[in-house]
Amino acid sequence: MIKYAHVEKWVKEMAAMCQPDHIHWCDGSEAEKAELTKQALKTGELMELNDKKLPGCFLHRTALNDVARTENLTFICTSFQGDAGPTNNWMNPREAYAKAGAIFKGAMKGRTMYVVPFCMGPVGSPFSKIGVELTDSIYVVLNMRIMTRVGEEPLDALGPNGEFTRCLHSKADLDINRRLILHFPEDNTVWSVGSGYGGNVLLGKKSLALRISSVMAQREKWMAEHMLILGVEEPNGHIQYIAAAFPSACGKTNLAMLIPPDGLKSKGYRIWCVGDDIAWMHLETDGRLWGLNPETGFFGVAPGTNCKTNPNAMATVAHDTIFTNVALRPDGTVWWEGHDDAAPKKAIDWTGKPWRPGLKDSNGQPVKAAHPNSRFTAPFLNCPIHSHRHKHHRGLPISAIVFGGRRARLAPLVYQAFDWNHGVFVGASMASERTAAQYGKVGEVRRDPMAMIPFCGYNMADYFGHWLDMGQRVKSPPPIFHVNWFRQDDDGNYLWPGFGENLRIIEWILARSRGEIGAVETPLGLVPRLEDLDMSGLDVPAKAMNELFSIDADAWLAETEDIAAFFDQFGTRMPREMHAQLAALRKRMTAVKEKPAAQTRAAAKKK
Ligand code: OXD
Ligand code: MN
Repeated sequence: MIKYAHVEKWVKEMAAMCQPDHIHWCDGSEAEKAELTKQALKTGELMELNDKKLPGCFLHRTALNDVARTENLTFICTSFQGDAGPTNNWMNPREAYAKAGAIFKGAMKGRTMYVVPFCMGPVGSPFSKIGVELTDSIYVVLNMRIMTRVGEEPLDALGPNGEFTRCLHSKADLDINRRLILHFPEDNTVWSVGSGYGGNVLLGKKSLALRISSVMAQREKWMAEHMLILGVEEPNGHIQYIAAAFPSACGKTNLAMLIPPDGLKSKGYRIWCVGDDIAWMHLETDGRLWGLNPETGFFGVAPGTNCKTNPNAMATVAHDTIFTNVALRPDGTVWWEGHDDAAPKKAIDWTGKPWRPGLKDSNGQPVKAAHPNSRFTAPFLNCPIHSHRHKHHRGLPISAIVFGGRRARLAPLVYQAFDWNHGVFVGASMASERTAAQYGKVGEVRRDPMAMIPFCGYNMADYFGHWLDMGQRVKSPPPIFHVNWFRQDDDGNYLWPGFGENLRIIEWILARSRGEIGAVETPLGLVPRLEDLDMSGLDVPAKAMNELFSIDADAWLAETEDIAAFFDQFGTRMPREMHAQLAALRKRMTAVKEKPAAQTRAAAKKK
């Protein structure tokens, strides 16, 4: 392993501050993995599971107050507050380094500092980014080995003057009052202290691949997005790829690993999972947008995952997986709420306490066996439908971009934006209703443009501007769509079955991207002619289908008020085009309201 001088100098500086007893440079070898695993079992960072039933799998429990990304303690540290924008927490870099530096000081005494060189994207690809994470957590090292390409190869690829993201992490004392997740896009640096939870500490993922990379992408004219990538192969071998952004709790991992429904099986589609969380997209010489998944693993939510919702995920986590905060069964296997198996008669819950079904806490509330945000970290190659093209250095051509949200009433099952700029507006006005699994009031709408609100490393007004600019640069931009799998009737029943059946909508999206079929123009965008949706083997009553595509102009006009309030916080920095798109939506909805016939006329006009 080549220890380049500029890397070594930085490691020494950080070690002088954190004062570890030892420094270990990770080479990424199997022998190293075995040794680290042995140590983690000794310290209790990992617990052994039943090696026959779950070969190569381990269990980790976090501290009780360290179970999710802490957005309130996550900061973008830029010289000017305006560069972070109103949707990010901001701290002056000098203050941020001083504040975190005081916590890092001596934090690794008695511990080893692991130097983890890693590469997001295939090593050697012109679109990959190299980082080095310094950490005092073996759990972090072992998770990074699953989620990224770790060790000698990325370090050697760096070269003597190579630019890399400087990632520093210490668990310190896991005190929530001394926890900070700091991003310094101007210095290509991330400092995370006081947490051991994945999203806060696996710094290649949300920190490098989204927050820091979004800034680089704006500068270098590419896109770092919170999107899955999915390939749909026809029997003739032609594969089309879609990139899709959804806020948390909208089934992103399930969609990324979709299994065709019985009714469409005869069409012989094969689905390929390219990624479930992050897409880096760039312009290619063919004038199209190409995307790659910079990760090599899945860091997915366990509860609710089962053989009905996501059989591929269940196969993925059957071996060589690290489980975090799930329940432990007496036979050394794991369980979570929404697992295929019935609740075990007894288990150890995620906090390490005995658990049995029906257990209540001191307030009479049911005690969960697994934490609602309990996770699995599993290798990408474990997924039975992983794309063999995942390693392509230039990524894969993207045929469609899909935005989605969870809206019980408002948004139709699917609609297509009129053009790229309208699509950017659709992404920028994305919103989702909170579920019980999220902090906040259930049902409350959270605006989450492009599902990037927690992950955009700069002012989102500039980010929307960057999206608009990319539309100018791409000769053949992919069409943009919006989906809502979660529409409900008045009794709160879901109108659409979701899961594998969503392929019927993706089929329509891809046919539209190929320009093969028409659509119905509405004030919101282009929706399918019902006869163009293949509903073989699926019985959704006509009434429900109509409701799934109904557009309530009053509700949409109310929504435009909410969007306007959201946009207004960006002041004059917001691109004028976004306000123009909002005004155009208002005008179209008002026209429909004043002259309901207009909707019918519009509906008659096939595009
Ligand atoms: C994630 C998230 O963990 O988006 O992927 O919160
Ligand atoms: Mn995510």
